[in-house]
Amino acid sequence: ELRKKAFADKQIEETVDFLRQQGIETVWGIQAAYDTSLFGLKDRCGFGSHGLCCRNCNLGPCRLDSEELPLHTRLAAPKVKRSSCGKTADNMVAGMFLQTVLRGTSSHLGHAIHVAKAFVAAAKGSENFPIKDEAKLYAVAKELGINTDGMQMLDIAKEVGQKAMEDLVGQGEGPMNFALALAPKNIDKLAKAGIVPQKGAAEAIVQGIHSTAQGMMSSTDHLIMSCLKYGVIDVLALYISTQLQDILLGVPTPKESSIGMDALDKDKVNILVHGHVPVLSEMVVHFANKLEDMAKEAGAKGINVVGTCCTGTEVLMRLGIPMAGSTIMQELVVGTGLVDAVCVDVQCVYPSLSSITKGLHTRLITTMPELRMDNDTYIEFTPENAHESARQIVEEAIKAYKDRLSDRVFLPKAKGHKLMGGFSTEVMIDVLKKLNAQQPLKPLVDLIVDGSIQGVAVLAGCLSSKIQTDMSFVIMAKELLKNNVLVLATGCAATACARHGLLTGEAKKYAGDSLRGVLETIGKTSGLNGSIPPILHFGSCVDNSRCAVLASAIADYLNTSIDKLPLVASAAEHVVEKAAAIYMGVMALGITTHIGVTPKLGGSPYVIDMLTNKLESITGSTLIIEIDPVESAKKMIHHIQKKRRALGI
Ligand code: BF8
Repeated sequence: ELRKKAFADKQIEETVDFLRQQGIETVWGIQAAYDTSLFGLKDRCGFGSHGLCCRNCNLGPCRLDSEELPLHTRLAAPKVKRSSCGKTADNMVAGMFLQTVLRGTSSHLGHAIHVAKAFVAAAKGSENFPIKDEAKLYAVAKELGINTDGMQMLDIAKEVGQKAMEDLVGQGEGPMNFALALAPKNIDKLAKAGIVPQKGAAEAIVQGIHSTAQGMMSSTDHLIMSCLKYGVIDVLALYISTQLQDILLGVPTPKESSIGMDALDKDKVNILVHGHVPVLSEMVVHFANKLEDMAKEAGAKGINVVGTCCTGTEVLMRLGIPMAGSTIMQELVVGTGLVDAVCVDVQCVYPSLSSITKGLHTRLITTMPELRMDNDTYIEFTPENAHESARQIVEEAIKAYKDRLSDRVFLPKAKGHKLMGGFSTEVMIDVLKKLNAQQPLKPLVDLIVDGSIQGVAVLAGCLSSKIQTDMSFVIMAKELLKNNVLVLATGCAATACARHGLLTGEAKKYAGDSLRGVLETIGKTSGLNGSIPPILHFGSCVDNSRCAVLASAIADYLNTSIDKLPLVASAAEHVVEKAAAIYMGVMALGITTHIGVTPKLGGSPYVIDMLTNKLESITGSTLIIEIDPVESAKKMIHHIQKKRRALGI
């Protein structure tokens, strides 16, 4: 039953079976255990699932009775509808949701700060971080209003770095510099709602966490508005990260690569880069190339770096490094026994890697102080010691290779998939310039106006073991494409589509006639041999900002705001707090967003009504909550059609 429910990917199915024989349960097995609890009653704790459990202070934990709870949960409910301190269900659901959003926003802020520190070092001329993309530096400086006439490259970088630092950790007043650069036309709207992100986002996070402490903010409306406010800060943190990463490492360009566990090579030292911050993973790739001879001396045929998670996506987009799997497959990839070192930076790293690596030769290398794990080898990565630590990581992997247990290795028989990644707004504009050098967005907008492209959908966010993993995105993508909706994908959503063969030119067969024609024309124009994939891989989760940049550019071209565009997003299988922060931010920018797997909001019909209905009068967008993928696609298409009608097209 577990298999039928969970696995649409053969590699996952085979490897879960193997690991179970080894006595290792993975995220799917644990999920199944939660699904069949006492007396066959399914589901996790009903209070928690509905957002009706609060353990913030020591009067609690408190759980509230509600008509929204399943009957078996209600039987165990205390007969009160308020917490000890007096929170109503609406207050509690909204407050718990704000905590989720805040953790998400602080994650992306943490990422941005790591990158900004490396950037500041680069601007000082650090040998560790030479600036690779001068054109992007000039473009970002221009957007930030920096007059670059007669300035040296590093001086421009210093100013850009300073503006980023002001936004992230500064104490200055006024809107964040990068907010004005990203969505100038939408600032008025955000200002009216009182949610323009101000410089010094780190201090805002402190205020936010403070507001969720016992005896602090309890107004349901204000709690939800705070979610929007921190969502916008989150999107700005993504945007800052992407812009600085592009300057440091280069804007990605389309390239072919692959995804699948067969990216691991039995004859080589395998290093798995895992996490989110690409300044580390790029450097690991660099030293892996340098230390090939050392690996050969250890008896291997060389060094093979593969990725998972968003940092895997980053090195795929820029260097073509293959991915061994999606984030949800991390236990499986490490459990093969073929990974000599798993090198993690921050976020989405399952604690179970500690126990899995304990029984293997695999080194679990942590690199940042905010993510330490049981049984880890800690090699701290800082802008100052970047070269030494990346070298040490690779050397550690080579040492580990010698200890590999050759009779405890496994690779599934099923093969992985080819994919094309590396799309971005810059790439799209470059291609469109070949069609109209003066107004590159015109050909794209014309295709939307004449209906060849009905609208644009962004598939984003995590994959879940609570449902049949991958399939929300795969089914939705096929429905959207059939209806001539151009699909962009990021993060784990993109990796799911890739593992089901949708990120190749051949997958154009899923597109409706008019969209297929567009894909073929763009393929030809961009000099590719055939069609571009029907789903454009726009990068990691922080690269969701690339989609926002594209939306903002189209809105600017049409002299309108983002919420008027036939544009929709989905985080159907959202798992991590960051996903909630992103979808609240994206909604605040005016993009209606769909989520599938039930969020912990069900205990408050009032909060759900705010998000799915009332918010429209403030942001021009709403949240769509729908678990069935076909229905979800229909609702997304319905939204696109509504926006088309409003535009008179
Ligand atoms: O930031 S989609 S599981 S990998 S949170 Fe994590 Fe979710 Fe994957 Fe990257 Ni995004």
